Amino acid sequence: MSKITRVKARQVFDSRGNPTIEAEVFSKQLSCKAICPSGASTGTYEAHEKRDKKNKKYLGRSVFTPIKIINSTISKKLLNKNVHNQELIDSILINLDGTKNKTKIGANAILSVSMAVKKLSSKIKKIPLYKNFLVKKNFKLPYPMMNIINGGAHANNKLRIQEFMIRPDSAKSFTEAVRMCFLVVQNLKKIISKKGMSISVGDEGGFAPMISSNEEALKLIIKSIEMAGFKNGKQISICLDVAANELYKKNKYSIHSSKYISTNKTIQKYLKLIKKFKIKSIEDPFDENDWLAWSKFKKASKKLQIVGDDLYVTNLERLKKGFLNESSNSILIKLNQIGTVSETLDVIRFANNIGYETIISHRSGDSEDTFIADLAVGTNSNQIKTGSLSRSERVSKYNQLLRIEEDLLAKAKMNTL
Ligand code: 2PG
Ligand code: MG
Repeated sequence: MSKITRVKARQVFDSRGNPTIEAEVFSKQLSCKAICPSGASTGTYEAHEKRDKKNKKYLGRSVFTPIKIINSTISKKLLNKNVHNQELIDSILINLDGTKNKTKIGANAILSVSMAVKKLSSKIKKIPLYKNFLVKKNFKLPYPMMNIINGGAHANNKLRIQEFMIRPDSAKSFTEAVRMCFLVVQNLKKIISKKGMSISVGDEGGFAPMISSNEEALKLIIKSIEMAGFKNGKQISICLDVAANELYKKNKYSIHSSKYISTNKTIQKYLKLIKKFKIKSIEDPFDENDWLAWSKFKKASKKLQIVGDDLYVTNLERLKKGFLNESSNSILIKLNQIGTVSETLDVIRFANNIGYETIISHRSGDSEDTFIADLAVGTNSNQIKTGSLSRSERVSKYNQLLRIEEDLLAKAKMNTL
């Protein structure tokens, strides 16, 4: 009953319309599918995403090579393996690849299988997916960090910062958290529209108006928070993902304007921005290799949540280095940065031990797969980043969290921030 009988993969498409892998894992009577997401502002140290670079039929983006590996080698290797033994299965996949960055088979092939195995294990056990991770009782719902204005690599406007997010800190339930964000998004839409700007959205569902100044975006958000009846910094907080890798050249940064300035000046500008707009969280404020800038910033900013994404790439070794360097106090968790469910859980465990917040995240190229919603609850991660309340690949994760909250009934509690 719990033995794997077959693994099959197919090419499907992600939210940017690019090819990606869907893997399906079978036991004798049941099967489960999982779809691999894909990033745009990727870190250099992420696990490898394998594509058919030479196949011009899909502009070099198709995934038939890794699919072939799943349907032949992986399917054979996993035959008769116990679907509940996730660690063993993941280690077979890791060894089969044998490279540090999963360049041989591709992290997209490995991860789609790894996630489908986890789902099948839950289905066979007849438990919801969120009950099949680290936490066994006292499940808590995460606070959404909802990306409501898109810039950087996720939009074709001139905004330098990639993600302008809101977090409903005072929400007492997930339902309430989503309602608060809904009100802000709707008001923001009205404000942008009244200004005669486009209300079209970027890759993660946030609005992508043709503005270029970070401060202008922040002012629009504050106005929409107030129009929704909330106070910025009280009921709702503003959080940013700078994705600074994209704004770094020769030890200088162009985060606050198109001019490149030194790290020290950049830090001073950050501190002003944080104070002026009561910003509570900043992700990737500096380049992935600029360890010194991270530790300087950490010392200079008090109480701020500093999130490492491209810096850590959900990689245990890099997280350890960051911990010793005192780079941040939180880590963004993306399954496809590392490539297996087990390695992701190892990183979360370590982050818990060193007192770092864990924030489960989507990718800018995502799909209808809602695995990360369950992962957030099943690891008691206190935040989730999964785009705006728009575009089905983003909303699907919020909807799944609403279902989980309903499933937990009176036991459902929000996590602590
Ligand atoms: C990020 C992510 C998700 P991408 O930088 O945090 O928002 O973007 O998937 O493009 O790396
Ligand atoms: Mg990021």
